Amino acid sequence: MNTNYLKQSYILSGISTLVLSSCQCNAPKANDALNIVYIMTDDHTAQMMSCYDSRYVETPNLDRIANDGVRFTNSFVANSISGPSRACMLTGKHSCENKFYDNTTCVFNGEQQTYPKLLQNAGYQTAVVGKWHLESLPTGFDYWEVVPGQGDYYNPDFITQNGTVVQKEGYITNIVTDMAIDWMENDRDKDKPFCLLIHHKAIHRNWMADTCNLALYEDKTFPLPDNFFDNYDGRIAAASQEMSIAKDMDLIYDLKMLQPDKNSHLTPTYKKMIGRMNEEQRAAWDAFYNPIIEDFYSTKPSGKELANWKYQRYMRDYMKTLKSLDDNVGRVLDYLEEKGMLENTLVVYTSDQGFYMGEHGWFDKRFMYEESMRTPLIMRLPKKFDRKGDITELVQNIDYAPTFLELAGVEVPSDIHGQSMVPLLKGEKPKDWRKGLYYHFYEYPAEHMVKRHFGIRTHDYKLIHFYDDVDVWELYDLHNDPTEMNNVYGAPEHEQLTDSLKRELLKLQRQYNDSVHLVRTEPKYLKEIGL
Ligand code: SGN
Ligand code: CA
Repeated sequence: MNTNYLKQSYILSGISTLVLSSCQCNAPKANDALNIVYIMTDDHTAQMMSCYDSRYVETPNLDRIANDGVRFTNSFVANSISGPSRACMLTGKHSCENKFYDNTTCVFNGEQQTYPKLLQNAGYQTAVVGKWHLESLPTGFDYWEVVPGQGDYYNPDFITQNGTVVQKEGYITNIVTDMAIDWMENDRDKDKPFCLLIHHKAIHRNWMADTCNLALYEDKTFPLPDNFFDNYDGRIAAASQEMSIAKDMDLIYDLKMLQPDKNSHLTPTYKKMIGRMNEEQRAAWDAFYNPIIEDFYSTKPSGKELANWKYQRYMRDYMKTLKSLDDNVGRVLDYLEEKGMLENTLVVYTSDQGFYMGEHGWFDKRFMYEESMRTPLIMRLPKKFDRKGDITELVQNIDYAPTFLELAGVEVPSDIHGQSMVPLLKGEKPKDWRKGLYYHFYEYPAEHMVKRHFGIRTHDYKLIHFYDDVDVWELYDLHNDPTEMNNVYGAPEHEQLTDSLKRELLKLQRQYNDSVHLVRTEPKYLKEIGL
């Protein structure tokens, strides 16, 4: 047993602090210590969780977590895209510091400090299963088995710890959950506390549901979001993206309308995906989609009618894929309950970022606008944490690492950017809690063509700077304009507000050492801080 953690002050169920001697016989038994089960999905947005938004879909198992625990109503990411978001979570640091800026050019430096490593050094058993997406292999885990890249929904491959790649039969959300439960039940050292990361591939594009859920939600029709036909007035970067449901969503790859004489650049990828299915899976797939394909090509909707048709299919496929996720989260909760582990386990549910469900006419993420900068965050708290209901403070995915470390009684290194959320979980209202969040997105030029930008979000306002091949600012009044349709940057009545937001932004850039991107277009701010 690693005895490092015996030297740490150990928080028993997060409230009473027990200082342990370095004698091994005083080591906390796994039963007393706090476990962490961290469930992270991909592209699951708060609009599609009934504990956040009741308009679209029921997610009873996710709601169990929120109802029994806490729901963060102002939870955000630092960089709304998979790899970077994961790197922020693991390190507790912004992209400028962990150096994983984008999905396309970066390889995560696994030598750097991460919270699983710190937990492991303190005697925790650590494990990760599912999507990893950091290019280098996981470090700091006693057990890991991850999918290459984005992974596959059907009969997926897994990279194993001994370096081999194995294909597993079945649907990925079930398989990842099986692996997680199997590790908790059979493989871990039950004398140690553990931290298990269950990283789902679902509900990533192209939203391929399990065959048993294909028939669901077909009777549902959804109203288009009010800004579905947004004309992006006053928002140059929003106008030049390539993530529009009407224009960019692929009929074959995204919406499964495969026909022998129809082709798109993504048809080969889609054929590869369905080519992985076994006979039974493929038969169920075809039995479901073939009549829809037939109807679609005989009806041939076009213009706004086609956009609406695509939106309805997108919503339904997303929901069917989500169904497996909700069921499988239920399996994990049931397992923990059956084993009497809920009392000493923190269960966290989040996503690597939010997603657009037709708002502004979009799918995908990347932008600092609300739907994608937000990410769901709900937690079921261990015994003695009586906090229930909503937590409204501004939190960000860089806060997870310090939170888990503090809960485990491990000292939080001072170079971590995030703030421990433990005081919030105890029901405190810290006066010095942050008033503004920093955001920075770098992946451009790239798929979906969202320009590079950084900015600050406070409770009431958002200031964004798009840079690189453009140089534009946007300002939103989030109370009066929650869907961010009206860029008020430059309006004389907002001059003072803009000035103070720029100062705050500059402070954050200095605090996080994102010095290359200081608001250097305006020397007056730099002069004030002596630069
Ligand atoms: C893939 C998708 C994109 C998506 C990125 C990043 N294209 O490249 O639509 O934005 O992943 O997503 S696909 O044709 O391969 O489906 S992320 O969540 O992993 O960052
Ligand atoms: Ca994602």
